[in-house]
Amino acid sequence: MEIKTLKELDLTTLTRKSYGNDQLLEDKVAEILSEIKKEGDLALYALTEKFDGVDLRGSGLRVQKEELTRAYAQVDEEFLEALRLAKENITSYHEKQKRTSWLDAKEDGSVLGQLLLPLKRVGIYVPGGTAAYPSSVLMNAVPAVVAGVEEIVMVSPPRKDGTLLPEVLVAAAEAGVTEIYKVGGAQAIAALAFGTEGISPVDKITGPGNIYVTLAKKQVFGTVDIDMLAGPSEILILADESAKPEELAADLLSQAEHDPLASSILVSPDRKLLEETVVEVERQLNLLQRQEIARASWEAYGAAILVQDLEEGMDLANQIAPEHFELVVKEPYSWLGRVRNAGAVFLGRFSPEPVGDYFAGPNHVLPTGGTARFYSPLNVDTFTKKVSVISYSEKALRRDGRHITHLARKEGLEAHARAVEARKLW
Ligand code: HSO
Ligand code: ZN
Repeated sequence: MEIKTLKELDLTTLTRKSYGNDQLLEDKVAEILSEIKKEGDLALYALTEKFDGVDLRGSGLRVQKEELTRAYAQVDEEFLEALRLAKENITSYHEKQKRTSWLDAKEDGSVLGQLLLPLKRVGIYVPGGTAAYPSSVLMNAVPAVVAGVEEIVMVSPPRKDGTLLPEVLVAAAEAGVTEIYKVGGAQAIAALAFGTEGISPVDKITGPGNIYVTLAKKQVFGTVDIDMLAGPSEILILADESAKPEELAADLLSQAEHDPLASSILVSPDRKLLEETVVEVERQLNLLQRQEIARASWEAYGAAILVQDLEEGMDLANQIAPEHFELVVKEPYSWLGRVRNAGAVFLGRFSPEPVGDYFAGPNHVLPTGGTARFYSPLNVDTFTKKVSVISYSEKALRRDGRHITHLARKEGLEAHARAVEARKLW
């Protein structure tokens, strides 16, 4: 890996701006969606057999009580302890995000306000394979529970033997998921959005998935709401000479091991630090179980970038808008106020990204691919909607009526004006 300066960089490749722009895939996904719409469960079973290699027609798609009991017997105590502590932290962090309805009484006797209401039924997607993360189950379900969502439906593709990972099932039960279905891919998103005989439709779908899942979410948006269009994971570290190469390398690889498309970028004004970290990454790569994935990611989307100073590094970080942004500098707090675009910021060397991935409390479902410019982490608001409240007094209507009728008639809407005048207040 070569150290690059800003001028030598190709940010478009580095930030994978073309992710998801593929008409062929779009068409395939559209076809799957229309199959589910037309044939419901029948198509769900057929596609599960085709893509996941398992026929669930006999046992059904829904996870039964006995499967949950079996899952609890299969997970170890230490996992359960860690999971429960993580859940507590995630819950108390998200409790702080809760907002309340408000009513504002005016002197003229009218009241204006806003109701905050939980969505009734939401779907959370949990990927399969090596990306079946119990931590993501918590990160999706807990904010929904805190928001007061009544029905939380989890979908996840079954393994070849027709089961889900026991740790994922236990995490779902612990988090407060109310229904679980063994179905994945675009077909699962379609089922959640349109409903089938066996799965009632939801109001919103959250959670990351592969490209098919992401494109399916994009296509059902409008029928239901979605959280965001998530791409592969990414980290950007801004470090100064106080940072330690072996720690930086470990942090970079913690993202790289997620996905061959993951991106890990180190930015520093210190050339020596960059060089030593690159050597360290190579050394540590060889020690990883998932080194094939991590190496592919590091080689294609990794970077060590030399900037003139931390200011220039900060500008670059804001331009890239990374999902995870580590500030491993002497005085991280003095830089916090300059952060404009990032999913989550990690300050100082004792806040390596996995602290946030698993445990601290903030959500790990974060905007990727530069979308931190306008998206927020998954949060309690994700599962909440607002309803406006208007209660005018007679006095207020008498005072304002004339302006309302004027505006209505300007828009050519006579009936609007008359609705106000019908109160005969003037
Ligand atoms: N870093 C991932 C989340 C995750 N890490 C789950 C471990 N498990 C995306 O934010
Ligand atoms: Zn992670």
